[in-house]
Amino acid sequence: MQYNPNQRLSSQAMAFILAGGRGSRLKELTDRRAKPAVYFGGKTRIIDFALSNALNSGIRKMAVATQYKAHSLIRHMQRGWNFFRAERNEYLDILPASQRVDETKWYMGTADAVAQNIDIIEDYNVRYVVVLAGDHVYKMDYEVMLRQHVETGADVTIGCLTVPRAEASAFGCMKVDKADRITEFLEKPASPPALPGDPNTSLVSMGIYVFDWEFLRELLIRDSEDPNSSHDFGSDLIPDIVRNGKAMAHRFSESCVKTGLETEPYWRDVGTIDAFWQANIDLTDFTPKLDLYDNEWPIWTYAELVPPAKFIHDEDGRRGSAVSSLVSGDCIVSGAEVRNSLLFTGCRAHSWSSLYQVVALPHVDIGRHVRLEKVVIDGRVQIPDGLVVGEDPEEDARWFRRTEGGVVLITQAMLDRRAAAL
Ligand code: ADQ
Ligand code: ADP
Repeated sequence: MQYNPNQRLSSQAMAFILAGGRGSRLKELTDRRAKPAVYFGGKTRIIDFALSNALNSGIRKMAVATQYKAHSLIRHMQRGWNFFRAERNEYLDILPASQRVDETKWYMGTADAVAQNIDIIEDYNVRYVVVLAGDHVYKMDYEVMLRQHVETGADVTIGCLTVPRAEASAFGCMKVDKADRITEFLEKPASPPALPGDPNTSLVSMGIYVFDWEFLRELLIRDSEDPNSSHDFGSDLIPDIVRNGKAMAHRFSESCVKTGLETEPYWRDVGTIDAFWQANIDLTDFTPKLDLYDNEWPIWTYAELVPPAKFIHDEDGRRGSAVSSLVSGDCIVSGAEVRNSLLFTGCRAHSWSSLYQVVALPHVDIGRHVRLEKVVIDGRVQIPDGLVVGEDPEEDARWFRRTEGGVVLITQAMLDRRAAAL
C-alpha cells in the first residue's frame, strides 16, 4: 500500500501500553509500585515517556493495561493524563486486569492483556495498533514506524535496536534479510545470534509492535484458544508470525527523536538499580545524551502545583547550593551542598550535609551532618542526622541494599530496621 503523505497514519492508530510488569530487578523501588510508575529524571515517571511519545507522534487513542501494584500508576495517570476528550475522539483508558473476561483470570501474558480488551479496542475504530512497553526511557516518533509498516505491507513491524551481544539474552533476538524482513526470532536465547560481520553485536526487539488491528484481532483470538500458548508476544505471537507471515524489523535509528544535545539514539531499560541510578545521574552531565529540555518533543507528566525550589544560607551563613544537579519544585536546600544529583519534588536538604551523585525521589528529607555518595533514596524517606553512606561499603551493605555497581538504595524500612538495631 502506498503511503499518502497528506494523511498521518497516527490519526488511524491507537497505542496499547503494557504497564503490568513489576520490574523485580529494581528491588525495593518496585515493592509498592509497578516499574512504569517509578520516577525518572527529576519529575517524570517512566511511563510518561511512552505516553508522551504516543501523544507527540499524533496518537490520540491510548489504552494502558495495568496489573502489578497499579495504584500509584493509576493515580498518576488520573491526575496527569486526564486531558483526553471523547468529544474530540480522544481516549485514554486505564485497563486494570479486572477479570472482565473470566473471573479467575488475570492477564496471563502480554498478548492476553490485549486479548482481554478486544471489545474496547474494537470501539476505538482504528486501523492500526501500536503495542508499547510502559517501562522504557526513549524518544521515538511512532508515525515513522507506522509508515514503514504500511509501505512494506507487513503483518507485524517490530521496533529494534542493536545491543552488545553479551547483553542480548535479556531480549527477543532476531535475524533479518537484506530488506530487514525478520527470518528468525528467538525470545531471550541463551546464545544470541550476532549481526552478520559483527560478532559482538545483536539485533534485538524493543518490545514495540505495529499491527493492522484486523490482523491482530484474529491472531489474538486464535492464540487465546491455543492451550500450548503462554499468550505472550515475544514467546508466542511474534515467532508464529515470523514462521508463517511477514514480520519486518524497524530500526529505532530511523524514528528516534534527536534534538539539541543528542548525538546518538537514546533508549534505556533502567531495569536494575545500577541502570536506574546511572541513567538519572547521566542527566547531570554537561551535555546529557537525553535532552529533557526539548520543546519539540516534550515529556508530559503530572506535576504537583508547588512553590519553586529554594536555596538558602542557613542562620550561620552556610551556603545552600546545587551544581550540575536537577532540582524540582518545592525543594529547599538550606546550608547543604548538592553536586551531580537529582532532587525530585518536595525534597529538603539541611545544614552541614553534602550530597554527591544522589537520586532522591519525591519528599525525601535529608537531616543535618549527612554525607551521601552514589545513593538512590526512595520517596518520602527521612534521612536521620549524621548518616554517612558511600564511604564504607561494608557498613552500607549491613543496613541498606548495595548493588554490584556500588550503588546504595535506601528505603524507610531499611532505616527503621537500622534505628531499631542501633
Ligand atoms: P520483557 O522485557 O521480558 O520482554 P515483559 O515482561 O513481557 O517484557 O513485559 C513487557 C511489557 O509488558 C512491560 O512493559 C511490562 O510492564 C508489561 N507486562 C508484563 N506482563 C504484563 C501483563 N500480564 N499485563 C500487562 N502488562 C504486562 C519483552 C519482549 C522481548 C523484548 C523486550 C524489550 O518479549 O522480545 O526484547 O520486551 O524490552
Ligand atoms: P508514588 O510515590 O509511587 O506515588 P507512594 O510512595 O506514595 O507512591 O506510594 C506507592 C504505593 O504504596 C501507593 O499505592 C500507596 O498508596 C502505597 N503506600 C504508600 N505508603 C505506604 C505505606 N507506608 N505502607 C503501605 N503502602 C503504602
